[in-house]
Amino acid sequence: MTPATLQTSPVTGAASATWDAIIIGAGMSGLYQQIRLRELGMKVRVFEAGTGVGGTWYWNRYPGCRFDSESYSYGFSFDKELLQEWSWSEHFAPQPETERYLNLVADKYDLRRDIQFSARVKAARWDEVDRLWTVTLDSGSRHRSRFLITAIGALSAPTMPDFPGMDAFEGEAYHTGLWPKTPVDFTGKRVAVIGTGASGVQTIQEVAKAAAQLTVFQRTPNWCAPLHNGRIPPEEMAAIRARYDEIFRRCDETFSCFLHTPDPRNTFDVSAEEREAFLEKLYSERGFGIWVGNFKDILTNRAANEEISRFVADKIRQRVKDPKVAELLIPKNHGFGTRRVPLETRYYECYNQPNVALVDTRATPIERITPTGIRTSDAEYGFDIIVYATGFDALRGAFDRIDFTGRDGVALKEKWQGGATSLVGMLQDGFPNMFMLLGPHTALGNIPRSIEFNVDWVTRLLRHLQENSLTYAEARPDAVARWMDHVMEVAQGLLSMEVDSWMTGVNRNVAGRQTRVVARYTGSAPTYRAWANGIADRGYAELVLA
Ligand code: N01
Repeated sequence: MTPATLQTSPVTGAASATWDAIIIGAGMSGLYQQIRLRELGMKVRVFEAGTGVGGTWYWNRYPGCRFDSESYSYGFSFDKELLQEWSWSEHFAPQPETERYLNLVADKYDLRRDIQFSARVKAARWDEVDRLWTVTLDSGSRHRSRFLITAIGALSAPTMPDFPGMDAFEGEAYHTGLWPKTPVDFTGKRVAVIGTGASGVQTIQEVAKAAAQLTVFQRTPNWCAPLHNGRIPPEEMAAIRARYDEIFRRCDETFSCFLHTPDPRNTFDVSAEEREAFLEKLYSERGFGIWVGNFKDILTNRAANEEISRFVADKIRQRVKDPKVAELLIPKNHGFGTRRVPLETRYYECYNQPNVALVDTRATPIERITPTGIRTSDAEYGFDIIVYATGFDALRGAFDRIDFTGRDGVALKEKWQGGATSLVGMLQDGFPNMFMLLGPHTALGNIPRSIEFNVDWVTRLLRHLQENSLTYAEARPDAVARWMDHVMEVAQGLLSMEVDSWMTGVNRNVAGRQTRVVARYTGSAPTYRAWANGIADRGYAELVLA
């Protein structure tokens, strides 16, 4: 599809411009999709709510924010020149570095000229007569395109609790996922952090270094494990550069695109001594190995899961001096790895510091935010700063915040009332020419690897349309049903399905997200890719093309 071949027809109250494709979002997926669509000769417009590129790495500027994936497994793999030019300073790079990296990509490919910043998309409506999407921004301006690509992320819709009195707090208050660009100074301040997920854990470790007093409000402890970050000296970076092909090949082969992959043995295949030694080794190694490189049955076999949970609980007991605090930090309602494991750097040791206190909000719930701090059922605390590390309306939240209307005037929210559906997470019947780069039920894991695959898949489909003079693609309902059967099937037997978390679609701060659902694809990334590639290889028989 070139601009010249794009059919436009005048519409009443015509929109300001017509594009071959509109991309919503200038994070990693939006940027890479923009590059690929330009290669197809498409006229592309990107709308981005922020004032800069980077998505997750633009919005999440909280102190201590960094990768949990090894840096060199996270960057884009498509540009070999860039791989040779760029140096990661740490095994798990901090947010400012990743933001710089994504800005470099935007500069290198001159992407900003087609990105409209401070442009939040409010609605997108399929126009059946013209076969075009009309996208409406918050400002009221309207834009039309043949194709609509959502690059809006899986964890990008921050959610706040609704404690009474929040608006009346007289100090500073921040959500980790909407962090200001100007640095927040914690030195000598009384600080509250509410929430102990991956964002909360990273924030706590950092704030504990500067605050006069840090009080952590924990509702559910998570099983955290050491990150073992470290600097990458130039000679090691040179060695990594020489291994990039091998690194990305490995990511392609593993279950969730990390460098780690499950050990082929089951937990009880080995002697107790051998098991302990293996777990010790994992606990002393970098990254997610202890979660996704562990015995292959820890997330499906209850006894195996109890064994790894016992091991990590003992570590917490060894690291936290006050046994009562240690017990509060050990999860009791879910096993290790059944929720996302936050990786940490001296997180547990923070609780040995005299300036750090832990409040269990299950025992003493937060009753209200007062003008000067927080009141729980048994105490009143004074704070200068409150940090809400309260997470996101994950997976479908970013979709629900835009009014998507598809064929026959059906709203996406209505379509997803009984639960989100999709074909390989990227297409939805009733929503022609709309492609979701990180839609529900796409493979997640080490996300840039999934992004590159999904963008390439969408690009291949668009090239197919272009080469065959087609302008319309929509998933067939029976293909969606078959994919959803597969999604449901692979989730069977996973211990994580018995636990509330964003991974099972639960967010107590959002209406309609109180019960567990199969919210994400839990099969392996290679299986996911085989399924998606099969659709393309069979000539898109699962799609209506016209
Ligand atoms: O969000 P979360 P997150 N009262 O939903 C608590 C990715 N990520 O932003 O568990 C009291 O995990 C809530 O308590 P509970 C990563 O995939 C990656 O931390 O609901 N507490 C929980 O403790 C991650 O999993 C990286 O009982 C309240 C916390 O807030 C995902 O993003 C870094 C509350 C929310 O935790 C989300 O992580 C950061 C209330 N009313 C994030 N409401 C890296 O790669 C909520 N909570 C490193």
